[in-house]
Amino acid sequence: MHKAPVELQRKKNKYFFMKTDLFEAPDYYLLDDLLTDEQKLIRDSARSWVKKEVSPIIEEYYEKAEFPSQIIKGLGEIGAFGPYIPEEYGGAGLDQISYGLIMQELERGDSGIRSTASVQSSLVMYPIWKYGSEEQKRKFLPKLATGEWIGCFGLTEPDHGSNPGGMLSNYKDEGDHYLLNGSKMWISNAPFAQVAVVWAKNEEGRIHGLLVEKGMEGFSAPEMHGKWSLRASSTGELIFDNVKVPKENLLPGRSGLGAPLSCLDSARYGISWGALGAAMDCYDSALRYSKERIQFDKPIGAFQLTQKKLAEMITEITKGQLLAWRLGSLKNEDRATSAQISMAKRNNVDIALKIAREARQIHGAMGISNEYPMMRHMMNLESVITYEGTHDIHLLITGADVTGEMAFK
Ligand code: TGC
Ligand code: FAD
Repeated sequence: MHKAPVELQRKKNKYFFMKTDLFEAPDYYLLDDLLTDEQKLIRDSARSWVKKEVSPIIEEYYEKAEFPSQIIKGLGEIGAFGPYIPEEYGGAGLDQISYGLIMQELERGDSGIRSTASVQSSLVMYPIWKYGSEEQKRKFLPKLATGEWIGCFGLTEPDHGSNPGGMLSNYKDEGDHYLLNGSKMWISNAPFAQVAVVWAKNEEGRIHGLLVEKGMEGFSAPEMHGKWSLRASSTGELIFDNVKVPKENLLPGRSGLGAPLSCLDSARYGISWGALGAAMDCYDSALRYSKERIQFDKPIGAFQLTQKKLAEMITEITKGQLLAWRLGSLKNEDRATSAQISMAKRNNVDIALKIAREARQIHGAMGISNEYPMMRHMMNLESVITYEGTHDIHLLITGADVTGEMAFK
């Protein structure tokens, strides 16, 4: 009989499964040879940290629909907050491939954990570093790098998701401050963030970024409930009711829709690696199960249809790894285009979702249990394929890039 890698624990009259994390990363094309010793060291320490700090608790927090806030300090310590932000501002000063590898390992644990790190790094620290004043960088970045402060990124509104340029959030110049009104929805980390990077229009209709801090009068961030996806991540609204934002909290370096979209480039790049982590976890579990589970007197991995599934999975993972690595190399040389990033995000999330579904099938009924990670990854990836630009929006970005014809509107 197949023995699941779990110990049953009795806790507050409920049973939770303590998983033994047996993950071994697939590397079919020997891609480790393309990594530097430093990149491998960073990847391996993130992997060990996830095995120790995330895997044993993630199912419990997923079930409770709660972000495990006790891991924030550790995320800061492994350099997951602002990996590529210069050390003088508290970041780890790493290259883009190292950033990608950290996202891969975190999402191997859970997409919600990677979400928290990619929002903090690419959607909060990145705009402050790129477009902030020196005072803003010194005030916010070191605290965000350690996790003492958590940030969130408010672009999406109830009526403006794929079309953020239509946003209604706005601010007026009131002499010694700005007066901000409007709302944002589906904002990762919002309920417990100390600072929100908020995109809103000025009186001329031009989009700017404002740093809205917890405690400012008229600002609230209620949690959104009822998610069947990304349950170990906290998602909320941002409500601005005549919030007085000090003038020094405007990001001075860039305005227009291109400013938030450039942050998305960085986060989408991280997701292209992250999704591979989820895919690798599902594949690893399916491969192990297929060797252990006996039906008709044979391991199910000996049947041709199981092998077809596994062969397709490892092929897609390998192609995705090559895409992410090449994109990381282009990013290190500052040559990656937004459209190239978009393609990698779309492709790698899409294959990860398909792999999660196929891996679940290989586990039969066990595949729907929280003893195995596939259902959790699969449900998470339904968010990942939607946020940071839906799959179809990314198809249209590639379509526009190759034809020169914009089909969005
Ligand atoms: P469009 O006219 O194409 O462009 C407006 C201006 O932006 C420039 N631009 C970019 N700049 C930098 N990076 C990019 N990727 C850029 N894409 C466009 C463009 O050149 C133009 O500049 P300028 O100077 O000429 O004004 O804009 P559009 O209104 O037609 O929209 C284009 C579209 C649909 C591709 C874009 O709006 C889009 O990407 N929509 C998807 C929205 C989205 O991704 N939202 C994500 C919200 S944040 C999130 O989901 C976080 S989840 C995090 C987590 O938990 O992990
Ligand atoms: P819509 O834009 O209403 O799209 C609905 C459908 O219509 C989609 O299938 C879409 O592809 C399609 N569609 C739309 N326009 C077109 C078109 N022109 N052509 C063809 N098809 C089209 N946002 C933030 O700002 N910050 C965050 O931190 C954040 N975190 C999130 C966390 C979670 C868990 C989730 C689920 C979302 C989060 N988002 C966040 C919001 C996310 O970015 C949006 O959900 C996403 O951009 C899509 O917007 P929408 O949900 O309004 O869908």
